[in-house]
Amino acid sequence: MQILDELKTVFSQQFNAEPTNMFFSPGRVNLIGEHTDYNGGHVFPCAISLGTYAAAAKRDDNKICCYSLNIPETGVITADLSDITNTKEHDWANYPLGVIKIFQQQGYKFPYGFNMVIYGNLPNGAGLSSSASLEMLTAEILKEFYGLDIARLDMVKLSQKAENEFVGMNCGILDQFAVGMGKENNAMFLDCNTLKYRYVPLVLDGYSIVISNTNSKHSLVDSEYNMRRSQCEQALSDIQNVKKVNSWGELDEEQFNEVKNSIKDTVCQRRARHAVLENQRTIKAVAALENKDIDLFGKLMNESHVSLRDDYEVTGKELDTLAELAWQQDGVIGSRMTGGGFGGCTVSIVKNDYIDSFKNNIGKAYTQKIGFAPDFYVADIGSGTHIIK
Ligand code: GAF
Repeated sequence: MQILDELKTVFSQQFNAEPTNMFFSPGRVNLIGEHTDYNGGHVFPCAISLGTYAAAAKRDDNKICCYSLNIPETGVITADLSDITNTKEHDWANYPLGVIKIFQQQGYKFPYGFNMVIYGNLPNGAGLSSSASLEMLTAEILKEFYGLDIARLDMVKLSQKAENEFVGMNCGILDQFAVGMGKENNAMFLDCNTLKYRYVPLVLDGYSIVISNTNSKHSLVDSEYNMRRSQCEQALSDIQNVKKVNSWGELDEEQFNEVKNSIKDTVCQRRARHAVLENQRTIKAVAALENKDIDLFGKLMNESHVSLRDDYEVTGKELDTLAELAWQQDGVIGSRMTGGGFGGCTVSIVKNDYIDSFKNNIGKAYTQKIGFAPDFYVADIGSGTHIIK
């Protein structure tokens, strides 16, 4: 494979040695269940075949040395295992370093360091979880190089902890879970409250999952994200005097309507309504898929987008344009934003015979309205983070 050869060559150039192991960690696309993970609801993501590759080898000393083919201008970024801190100089390497630090805090001992060269083919900043991909990649390297006896779900939780505590992004578990636990041709139905999950085969006879990238980058995404999270927490604390619940995922629509007037702020009320209804939609959507009712699945996807647009307000002009254009196309079953929102991607289910017209029509209309072109990827549902044998 060309990427692996390239990684091996660059590894030798940078470190004067051959890599001993190659690793892969996917990105993810969430089919439905957005901003429900940290609200104790359900999500329904799958891992995709685009992701992050690494060539790596142990070192004799205490150093972690990281090089990225995507960002060669940062050169080799080096840190000492005895003193891992989040600094500006560590740039993108704060993601792998954060995972190492969090593992250390859990008591894992790393008596020597390693070199790694990475290459990612996920579009940058597109909301397909390039950060979680890199975090789980690092967790896999740690497991392999230090012979760690650690369950995959614990690797997922520690990678999320690294993102929360080392990077400072208050994300839920969706991304690291999808990346780490992915299975070829399956989506994962996860209850983020209990962490119970099951795989659901994606038998999309005659349909494909098409990811459309707005190609728009937004600043303030992390602060807006953290704000949504605290608005939901505020709303939850407002209702405690009328109903004791631990998360919005515990309520259905009727139960929400009974307590909603206790939420003082109307914005917080809308945020909570999204959290409750999106969770209910996700449960219904998975049942629809299992009953082979793809049209209902698509309808619920569309409703999810509207709720993220109107109640949660995390879409924006580019995502709305892509979704609304998709809804007008022949052969489209459903379309919605996926991931955190603001910029990033939509996910659509499209009849195979209509994929070309989907790309052409939406590509033209979006470019005319927004001023730059979107990109399209037909998603291949791949497996989770693994060592390449
Ligand atoms: C981002 C976060 F990282 C996830 O935890 C999740 O909340 C998602 O936004 C929204 O569903 O990807």
